[in-house]
Amino acid sequence: MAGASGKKEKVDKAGPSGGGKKKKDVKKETGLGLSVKKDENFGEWYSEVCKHEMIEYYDISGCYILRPWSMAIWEIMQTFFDAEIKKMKVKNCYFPLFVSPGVLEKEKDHIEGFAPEVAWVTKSGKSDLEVPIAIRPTSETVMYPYYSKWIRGHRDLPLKLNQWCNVVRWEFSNPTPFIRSREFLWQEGHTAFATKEEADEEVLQILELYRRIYEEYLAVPVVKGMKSENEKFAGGLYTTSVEAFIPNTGRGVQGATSHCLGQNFAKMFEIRYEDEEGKREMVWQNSWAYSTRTIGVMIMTHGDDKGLILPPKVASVQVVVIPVPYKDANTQGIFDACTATVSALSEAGIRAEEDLRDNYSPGWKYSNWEMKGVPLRIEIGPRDLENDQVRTVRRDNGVKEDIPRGSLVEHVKELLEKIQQNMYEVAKQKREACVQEIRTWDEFISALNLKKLILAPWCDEEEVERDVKARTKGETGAAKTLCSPFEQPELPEGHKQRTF
Ligand code: 87F
Repeated sequence: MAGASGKKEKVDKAGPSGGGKKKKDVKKETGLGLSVKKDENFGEWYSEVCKHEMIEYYDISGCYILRPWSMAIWEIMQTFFDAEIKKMKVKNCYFPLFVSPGVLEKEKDHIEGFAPEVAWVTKSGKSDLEVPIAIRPTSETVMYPYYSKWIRGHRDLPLKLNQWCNVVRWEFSNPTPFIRSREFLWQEGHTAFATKEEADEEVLQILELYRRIYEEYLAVPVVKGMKSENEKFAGGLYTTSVEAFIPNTGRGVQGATSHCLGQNFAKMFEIRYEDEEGKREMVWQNSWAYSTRTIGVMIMTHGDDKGLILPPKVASVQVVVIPVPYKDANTQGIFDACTATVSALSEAGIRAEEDLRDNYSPGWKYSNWEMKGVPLRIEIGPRDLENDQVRTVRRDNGVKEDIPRGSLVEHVKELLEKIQQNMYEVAKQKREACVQEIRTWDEFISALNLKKLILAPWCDEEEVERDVKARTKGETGAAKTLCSPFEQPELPEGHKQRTF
């Protein structure tokens, strides 16, 4: 997939009813429908789906515009997560975007592998800066000098800060909207404790919140587990993650990470406190983050050949109401019924919108809102008006139902919950169908070729992981461990298991 494509979509504002044209031509003109199928060309499919109002390509490769349709999803997740971490007494703050080379150097050992991805500002106007300034790829080096200043005694602990911000990592491998972009949005939490026990506990509390974002909000099943020595954050003690799986690519995606940093950074940045006995001790630290990558994983998991499918919990429009006027029918009455339906739903806290545009046909509107992934459509036509009912159509499975207007709100609430649940169940079944437990190297290789999510007995030795990577380099791409799941089937004594 190319980063920036110069292609523009053609949208015919006149709608599809323009007479006499073949269906295919009309599709082209209206910009409706996708030109590729999810199972036929996944990369192209993904890029097309994203372009339907989630993102706009930008003229700098790897950078994307988040349009309101995707930003609203980010904000809903943000509201949930922000409230949850506030319950844990985490406070929000904001540190600068720029990092001085001096402090970045301090973290040299850990940053070594990442150095090529750090972007630098070298000029202001036409003149060279005396000292170039780095743009944060993550904020350990930005924040920790101040942790050292702010933490003096045991009463200053725990220190729990979070920031919602952008970071820049100048990646060179193929950029993909949401999944791999050079600038992205995330939250980064950085906490300091007096004891390792407190840090350990928080790592898992945060990981559970990440699981909930994926499973309860985005309806994407994930595996919680421990990263291998090779795959953990080199600067930390251990890394936990939630891992998603994309059946179409046969690849795992690291969904979010929650690290225990141990005392490594405390040593580097001299973050010490005086305990109750007056002894100087080093703090224990954690850091944790999830990013706009979550949205990409959601799109890949649920989208189909008609476009996006949004889980109701994160959809900025949960219900779209479309009038279906007919020749001499009472058009005004139908329009009024649509407006009344939206009011009733909105009052009940359901995010609903009517589409009363008169320059598009109902059929065009159906496809357009399907493409945008709105979970539930309500159609109101002359017969519905007569029978005091509305017709509902589910985006996830296409099921249609006529419901009395008297019980509209309860029905719609119930339907949205069912859609949310069903989307999760379907995604989970699809993932389960890809999981393969193996015991031998031959089984491993054939499962890898079948794009499976592999559960394998594992020694967790760095040398062995490097060897597996080297031996599997080729068409399917080198295999690496995703995580050692916290929940896993019994194995003969002494064996550990890991997903690949
Ligand atoms: C890229 C360039 C420079 C990842 C980088 O996961 C530095 C880094 O340190 C870097 N890419 N990392 C690791 C980030 C670790 C950690 N930071 C806080 C997180 C959670 C939030």
